[in-house]
Amino acid sequence: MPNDQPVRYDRHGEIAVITVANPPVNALGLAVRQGLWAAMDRFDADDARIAVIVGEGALFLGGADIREFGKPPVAPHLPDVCDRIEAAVKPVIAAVHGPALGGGCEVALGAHYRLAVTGARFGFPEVHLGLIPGAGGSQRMPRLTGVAPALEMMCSGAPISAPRALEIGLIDRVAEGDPRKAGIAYAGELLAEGAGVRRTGALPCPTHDAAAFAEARAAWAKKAKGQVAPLVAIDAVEAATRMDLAEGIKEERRLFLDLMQTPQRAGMIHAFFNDRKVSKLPELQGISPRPLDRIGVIGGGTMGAGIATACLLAGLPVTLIERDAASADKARATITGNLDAAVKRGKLKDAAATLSGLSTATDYAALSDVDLVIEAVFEDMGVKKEVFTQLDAVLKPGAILATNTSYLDVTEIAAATSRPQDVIGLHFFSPAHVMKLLEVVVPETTAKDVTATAFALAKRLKKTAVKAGVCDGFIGNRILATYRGAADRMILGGATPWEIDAAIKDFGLPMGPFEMGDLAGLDIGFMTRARKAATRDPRDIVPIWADEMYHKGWLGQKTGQGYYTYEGRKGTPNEAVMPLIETAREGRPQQAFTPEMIQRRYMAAMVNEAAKVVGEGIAARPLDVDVTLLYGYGFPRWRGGPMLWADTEGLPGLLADIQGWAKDDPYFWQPAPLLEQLVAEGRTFSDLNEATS
Ligand code: T1G
Repeated sequence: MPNDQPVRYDRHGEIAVITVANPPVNALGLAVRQGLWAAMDRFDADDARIAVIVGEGALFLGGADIREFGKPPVAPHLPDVCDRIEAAVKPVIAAVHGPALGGGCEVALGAHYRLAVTGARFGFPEVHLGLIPGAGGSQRMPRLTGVAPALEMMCSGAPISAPRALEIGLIDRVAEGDPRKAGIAYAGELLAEGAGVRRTGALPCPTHDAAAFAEARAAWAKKAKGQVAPLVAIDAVEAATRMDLAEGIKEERRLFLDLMQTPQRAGMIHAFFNDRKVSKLPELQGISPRPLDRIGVIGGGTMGAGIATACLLAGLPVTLIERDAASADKARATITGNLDAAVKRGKLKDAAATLSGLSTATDYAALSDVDLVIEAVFEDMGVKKEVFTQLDAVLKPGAILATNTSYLDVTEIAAATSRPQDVIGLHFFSPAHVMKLLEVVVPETTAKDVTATAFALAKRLKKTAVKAGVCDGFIGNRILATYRGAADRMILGGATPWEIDAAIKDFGLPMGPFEMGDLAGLDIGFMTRARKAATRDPRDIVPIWADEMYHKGWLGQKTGQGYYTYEGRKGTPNEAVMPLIETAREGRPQQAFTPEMIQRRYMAAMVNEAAKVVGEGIAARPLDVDVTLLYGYGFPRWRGGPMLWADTEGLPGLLADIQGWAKDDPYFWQPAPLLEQLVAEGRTFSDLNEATS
């Protein structure tokens, strides 16, 4: 086959080698499926005695081509290609390196023998796309491994290593080195043994254990709350216990195609591609980041220690500055605790080795050779300017000065230095070594390669970076303030905190706004309101009951009483809050709120503010808001994000609701100009993503 084909066929003596070469991930798009089918026809027809299928590049096969989803499927379909491989009249080996995911794993299961080289991993990530394996995986895998490992892999979507695959019987051999060479060697052995075809599909149905399926359904309904695909995966595996392969594959296909039509599939694929688009900013194309070999952190409190931990976990040496030795020691202890917890979570092997990358100091001179410093001191503009003045004096030319502020004006901080072009905001979310979101806050004065370096740091830290403009709260906290405000207005209008929390959890967020307040501490909300009091619009409302709660010392979980009373972490509605709420409601019209009404208002407020954030250029595209809410605020991934939710609901209806509510509260429900524009033009937020990508 000519070299530019996505599937090549060549011979190594009696062995046919079938190579899939479809960069970047050897996705099983139409041309690859056609190529595999043709290669199997050729293999059956020629005098090769055995075939080896390998992937070219960094991996075996990355699965079905996700870009084809939502379009009419074109034959040969992947399940038919896997059947075609299995039906070969001579033995076929899959020689796997790197990921064999989804359809990639299914092609390997269609082969008669499976070899993996060290470092290979096998997985069924379809549930992360709102789907299930759709090319025989749910039928063939349990025939090899039994039901339990198949349920775990298909419901969790988590990959397994080559040794684990060998242990459960998914593969036959683990080898070292080049997959083509290892595959050819294995083929030689099999020929010498006179091994013939060995069709997985011909194996007996796996044993049906009703208790195991009931247990899996209960467990995954909880672990994957709100998600449909994991439970459907269980149905598909259960079909394998009572149907022959052909029937089972038909049933799997039926379940798969049903899921293909669901909003959850659309939401999770939207999220999948956004994860990759969010760091692709036109203005950064071709801009190289600056060196990132040594990091400085100023302040060893919760955030500073968390940021230092994140850098150490990424293998970046850190110099942490505190005001005195005792504080530096305390920071070291916090970081040590973070690393020990990472070991307990199985995220780290050797805490001591990782900790050896940390040095602490009390003198800024220790930062003279760092490439990037992240300031994480008290949220006060004066204190921050003092820190940046000192940094400006000691850092080498070209070093980057970053602030972790969560709302202060980064442009103003930059202007306090002689090098505003080297100043940027890196807003981490607590705990900084766990939360994936990083808001990269970019003043107009910041150099492009500084922004590029911030995104490079995020990648090093395995975080998802989103570019934000400078405003109070940037993207996430600004939108949060608004949908929290919608919740407060519903309290004043007759809803209880507990009704709102329940409705928002039913929508799919892990917590409602009042549970979240209790967790974070109600003093934070009080201080934010106090900070904004001087500039508050007189038409705005103040949740005076919340101020009362603060003055009573009801701060939430940390004091055992807030909107809930706590025995340990379990919360019970705190009815003592109601008299405070009733006082605040005096003179206001009251109504009953259904969960749907609560969800609609809460989400409309979120989307309306998000449209303002995009319209003002604080977020570059609607997708940046979706990614922010997914990674920083617990928005359910299976909904894709608030902007996709709005498109799915329909922008005209949302705008009409907002305009209706604006009649009673014109200040809060001021429609976003961008929302009005899109409705007038008949466009959606997704259209805007396309236009700006
Ligand atoms: N289809 C189409 N494009 C894909 C793709 C896929 N399966 N996987 C990755 N890409 C694109 C990605 O968008 C990016 O594009 C580029 O490739 C590099 O990706 C029937 C139905 C394989 C571990 O879910 O996990 O099989 O941004 O940056 O870090 O049962 O990609 O450059 O334009 O992620 O080296 C199941 C998803 C599909 C695997 C490689 N498979 N992909 O990671 O590269 S459903 C998956 C990954 C299925 C069957 C079912 C990773 C990777 P761009 P990347 P990477």
